[in-house]
Amino acid sequence: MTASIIPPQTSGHQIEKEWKEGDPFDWEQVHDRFTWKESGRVNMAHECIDRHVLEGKGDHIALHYFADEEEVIYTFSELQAEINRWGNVLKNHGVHKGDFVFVFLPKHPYCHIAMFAAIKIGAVVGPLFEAFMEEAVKDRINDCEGRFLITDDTFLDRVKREEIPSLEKVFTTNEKHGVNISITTEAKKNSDQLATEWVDLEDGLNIHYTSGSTGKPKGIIHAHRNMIQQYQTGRWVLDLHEDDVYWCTAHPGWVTGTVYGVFAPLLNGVTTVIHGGRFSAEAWYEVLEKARVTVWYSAPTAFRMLKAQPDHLHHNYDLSRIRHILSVGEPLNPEVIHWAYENWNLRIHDTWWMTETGAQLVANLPTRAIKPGSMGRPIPGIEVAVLDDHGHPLPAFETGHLAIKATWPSLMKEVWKNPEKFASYFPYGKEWYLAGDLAYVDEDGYVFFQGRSDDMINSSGERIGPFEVESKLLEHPAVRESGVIGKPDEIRGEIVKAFIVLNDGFENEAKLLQDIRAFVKANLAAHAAPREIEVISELPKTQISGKVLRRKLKEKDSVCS
Ligand code: 6R9
Repeated sequence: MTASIIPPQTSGHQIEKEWKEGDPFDWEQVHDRFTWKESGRVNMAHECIDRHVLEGKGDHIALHYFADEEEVIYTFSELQAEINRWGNVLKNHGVHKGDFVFVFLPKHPYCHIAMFAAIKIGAVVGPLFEAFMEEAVKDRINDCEGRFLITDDTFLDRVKREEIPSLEKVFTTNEKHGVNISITTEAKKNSDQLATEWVDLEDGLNIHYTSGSTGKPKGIIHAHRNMIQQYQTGRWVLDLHEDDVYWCTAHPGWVTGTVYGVFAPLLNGVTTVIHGGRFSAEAWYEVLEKARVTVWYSAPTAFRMLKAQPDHLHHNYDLSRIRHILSVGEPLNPEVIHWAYENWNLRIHDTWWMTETGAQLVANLPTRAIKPGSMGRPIPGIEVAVLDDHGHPLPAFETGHLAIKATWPSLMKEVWKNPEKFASYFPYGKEWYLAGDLAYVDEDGYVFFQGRSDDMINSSGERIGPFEVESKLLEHPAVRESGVIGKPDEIRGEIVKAFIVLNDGFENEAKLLQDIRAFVKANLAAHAAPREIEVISELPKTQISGKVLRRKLKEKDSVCS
């Protein structure tokens, strides 16, 4: 825990005018915003694209794409026309309402266009992460017997067609000759008019596979009703105003890239920046400057990498347009928040949610004080509790299972062909959804993440959350990154073991490791100080979202010792 609190910085936030702390809030209030309230006709593509054109905002910039030397802009009208052409191609090739259409494309406007073309004709879109290798692609498409795939020529060697028997048609965005359908070529021959397939709020919209820490990936299916919460969190948590330029750094293959990189900003009619290519501190700062980004959503792993750059690299760029920064995916270390506050003069607003929850549930709103180390408080319309192992609520400051009062608009519709898995999120009955995360809540209702249930360390009867130790380690000047696990120990049950990556200029020496251990002991707690510290060159992370893979650290540890 940390005593320092960062007060709200600026004013003029959307939520400030529309809701006061303590006011009642019902998601029903948001329904008025959508045309289906009267018409009964709904489709996410209509709300994200067509309605803005109908409302006279067709010339507003929808997408602004940057990659190396290339820069491409689509207005809402241009985007609509292209989506319609692509949608016609899909229809001509037999895609119908309810079919799965997988999209395996790099970060590029084509990825947005492919997703909306499928959605507009009522299909369920399955975005695949751009760096997936053939196994990952195959497992996902096979699991729901997908018949359609839109991809890029350069990705085709990772699509093993002979091992995906259900796959009937492969559309590519740049193929000139070959067995596949060139969707870009065919689109040019098709009309830019396309009737929307109206669906029900409960109809399937998208599928994302979550790998979890064990087992086969599970297909999480979301419905069109998600738009209620995705629009509202875009407005109140991301604080999107119509003239904002917004950049979410995630690829749509991760749920963050779909919900907050594609749907939420466009539901709010805001210009979305897309950056092709991989992370590099220079390239990212350049995008922020050149695109004049005002609202920026990224992940702790990226913020930590920016913090680790030598010589205050950010001084070389004009970041003055940015007014709101958010983070998701992993615990946001207090050290990173303080660094950003000192160096960028901006708060980083942590947000918490999951693939299964479909939108943010706990967040640091722009109007609330931030307690670094906490991911914030439940957003309006959401109630959380911390439960013990029998499903009973625990008092403040006691760590237990983080639970959400069911239900909320963007909760998953189903786990594909796995009702038992769906039921497993509700072990104590329908009232509480269990996240599988451990947390405690303080006297003001701020939620402090402690770890995944399966990552918790038990050393001599003390429960230790790996995140607190990792954050403390990061405060030491020598430590760039850290991952902490429980290592089996005959006497103590488990001991705390830390893997660290050193900052440039520090040597892996016994004296330094002792010093780091003493630092945690003096500043956190004796029982939390790692008994073992191992220096490694890189932490294992999830491919899609960059979460530290503690499971891999455990495996590594049992192999080495
Ligand atoms: C959106 C997303 C979900 C899991 C979740 C938790 C971790 C997400 C976090 C966070 C600490 C935060 N997580 N946000 N942990 N602080 N702000 O990440 O979805 O990929 O399904 O992961 O990620 O453990 O349960 P997903």
